[in-house]
Amino acid sequence: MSDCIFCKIVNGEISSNKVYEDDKVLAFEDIDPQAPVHILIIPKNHISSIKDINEDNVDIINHIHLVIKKLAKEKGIDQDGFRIVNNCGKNGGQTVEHLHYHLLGGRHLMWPPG
Ligand code: DGP
Repeated sequence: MSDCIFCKIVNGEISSNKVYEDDKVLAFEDIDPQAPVHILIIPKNHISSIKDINEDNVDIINHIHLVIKKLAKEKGIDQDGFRIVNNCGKNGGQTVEHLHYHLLGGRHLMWPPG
């Protein structure tokens, strides 16, 4: 999508600190980190939110979770634990309408969220 910030990051129009990339997904550091480790994992193809996941594209969710597991290990947060967040829609706090998972770790995270 031409006006999507994360599509622009995927195609290099906007720079980012990439931490992982393959043919299906990109992972990069969040511009406003909420924890010592705060990485966004996104599908390269534009999917607006989890509401647009269906039988045809659900495999990307499996793949994203495998990437998250790998990154958590690489960043050294797998032993103490981490959090994966997917915000969906207005009440969910989604501000960028391109499916993304937050990987947060490196400190004790509070619950419940605000
Ligand atoms: P959410 O609120 O779940 O839609 O999270 C969107 C996240 O995206 C938010 O934590 C800030 C991050 N973000 C927004 N614009 C940019 C950008 O241009 N670069 C990077 N690296 N992160 C961004």
